[in-house]
Amino acid sequence: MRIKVINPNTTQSMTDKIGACARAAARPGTEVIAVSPAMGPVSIESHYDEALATPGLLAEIAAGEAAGVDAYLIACFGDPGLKAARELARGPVLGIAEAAMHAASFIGSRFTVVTTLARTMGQAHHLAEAYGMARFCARVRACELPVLELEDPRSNARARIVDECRRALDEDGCDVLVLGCAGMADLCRSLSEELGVPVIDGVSAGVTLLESLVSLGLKTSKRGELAHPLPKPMTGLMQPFALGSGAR
Ligand code: 5HY
Repeated sequence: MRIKVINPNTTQSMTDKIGACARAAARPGTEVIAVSPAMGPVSIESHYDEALATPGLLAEIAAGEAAGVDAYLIACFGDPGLKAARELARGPVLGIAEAAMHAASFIGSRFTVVTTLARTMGQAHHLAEAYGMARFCARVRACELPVLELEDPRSNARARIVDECRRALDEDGCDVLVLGCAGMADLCRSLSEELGVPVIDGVSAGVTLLESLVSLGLKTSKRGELAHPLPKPMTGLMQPFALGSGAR
């Protein structure tokens, strides 16, 4: 099976890291295609960034459909464009926040999300609510860490994440930790060993959950809300996003 992992920001080093983590989690025989869109923000840290990352993300889904990809992972903790991507795709589409939160609910009673900037905490709460995971979510915490500091080996990003994780374990009554950024995926295993509790990154959880869905022969339902978008003309910069009139 072919799984396309889309990092909606345009920082190639983070995409390479996400791709390596996804391949490490994938079964033998699963081909992981890790990409960044040709357009969009270098990092996603606001609703504005999410909105402007979404067209590029959807262009990658459309390209995947033309190439016969089996499933897609949106590798950004805000799960930007998830519903629109599901409308476009035949195969299953997951977001890393959705995947990580569900995985956490399978193996613990309460999880804390440790994310980057405080201003993104609202979106994490919103997603926990939307996914029915709010009752498992003890708290959402932020390290006040710009996303791209995760790409800077000189930054003390890991130490700041460890400190926030320790505060969560001391104060939140949680028994599982969820990493709130795709750029933290490479830290997951060593953090879990150091902290002695399950730590979940949505990239690994997402790939393995998608493999299960594809193996079950499950595809995105095209009845009702997630049916293929209706073809219509688009204007200006959006013209290339106009969908053909032919049924798929
Ligand atoms: C992410 N931003 O996973 C989110 C994390 C965040 O560029 N990749 C990003 O802060 O919401």
